[in-house]
Formats: sequence, structure tokens, C-alpha cells
Amino acid sequence: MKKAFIFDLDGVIVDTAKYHFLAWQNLATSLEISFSEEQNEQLKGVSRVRSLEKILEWGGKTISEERFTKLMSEKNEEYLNYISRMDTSEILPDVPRILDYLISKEQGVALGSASKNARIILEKVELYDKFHSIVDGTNVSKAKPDPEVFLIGAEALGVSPENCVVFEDSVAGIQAANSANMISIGIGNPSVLHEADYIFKDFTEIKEEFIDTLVTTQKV
Ligand code: G16
Ligand code: MG
Repeated sequence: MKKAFIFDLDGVIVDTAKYHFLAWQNLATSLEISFSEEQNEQLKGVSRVRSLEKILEWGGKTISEERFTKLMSEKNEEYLNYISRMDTSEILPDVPRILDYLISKEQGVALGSASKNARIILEKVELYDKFHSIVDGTNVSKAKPDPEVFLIGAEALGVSPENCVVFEDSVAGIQAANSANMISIGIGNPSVLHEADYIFKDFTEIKEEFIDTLVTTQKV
């Protein structure tokens, strides 16, 4: 049976959180707001606009709409600068093994990311061609935990939600997968991702046999 396997990008395929952190930290410093790695954790899977809103809330600052737009584009410029230096060495362990296995089994493979820069990143790490469908921040109107991003991916592949499997590293992403009625697989820390149907530290823990079971399982 054909299933759809939908991958989040940041934190699942590559670790771009470190680049988001550097760029947000620079922005926060220019606003005299302190910004920690713990706070950056809370921005994972969160849209660019919402991330800046949160940083301003943490710092107790209000700014004009004009300045908000300017800061967002400055942050993105700096982030793009980091991204431009990415290469295949930044792919997280065993991601190509899992993608190639799914492709060899003729399963649907999609990307479901909040990032508006997802396509550039996939090109830089040479994984763009592995995906049958790419849904990113430019295709959605509602951010995770809303299931929109994953539902669009499922529809593009012509697979019903209960026949989809989502790999996610963020709490909001797991919640989005669950409310889409898809099998949710947390990649990362079990104490953070406890709402997921299955949790793995990273893809090195995922065996081909487990993928085979997913191919024959539906979300119940
Ligand atoms: C990613 C990151 C978030 C980032 C968001 C928007 O989502 O996890 O930290 O704020 O994309 O990114 P951009 O500024 O590039 O549009 P995901 O869903 O791939 O984890
Ligand atoms: Mg993520």
C-alpha cells in the first residue's frame, strides 16, 4: 500500500536552529533584549513573524509596524547568509538512508516545513530531488500546531491523512500531525515530545523493519 511520509525540515533533516539562533540573537541585542538558547528552543517550528513577536514580548518592547518589517528582513538576510554556506555535511545522521529506503519501496515522500527558506536549504544539501512534494511557509496560511501544512502535503500526494506518517522535532509539529489524524514520530527528546505516537533520538535508531511496519499500519 502507498503511504505518505512527511518530513519536517529544521531539526529533522538539518539543524538550522543554530543559524536561526545567531540571527535572532543579533536582532535581540540591537533591541537591548537578552535572548538565550532556551528561548530559541521555544521558537522551533514557529513562523518568522510569530518568532519576532515572542522576542518582543519577552523583552517587553513595542515597535512600529515599519520597524517590525525591517527587522524581519534584516534577520532573514543574515540567516540566508549562513544558509548559503551549507552543504551535504549538514544533513542529520541517517536521513539519506531513510529517504532512499522509502523511495525504493515506492512510498510518497513530502516536506512539511514552516520555513519560507525550505527550498533553498534542500538545494544546498542536495536533497531537493528526493521529495515528491514540498510544502513550506510560502504555501500555508496557518502555522503549526494547525495541521494545514501536513494536510496539503497529503493531498498533493493523493494519500488520506490516516495513511500518512510525520517526522517532527517540535511539540507544535507533533500536535499538528496528531490533529491531522496522522501517525506522529518525534525525533529528539522523549520528555519534550511525549505526545508523539513513537519517539526516536535520531534516524540512526530507526530500522528498515520499523518502516516496513509503518507501511502496513494506519493511524487509529
Ligand atoms: C522552521 C524553524 C523555525 C523558524 C521557521 C520559519 O520550521 O523551526 O525556528 O522560525 O521555520 O523559518 P523562516 O524564517 O526560514 O521562514 P520547521 O517547520 O522546518 O522546523
Ligand atoms: Mg522542526
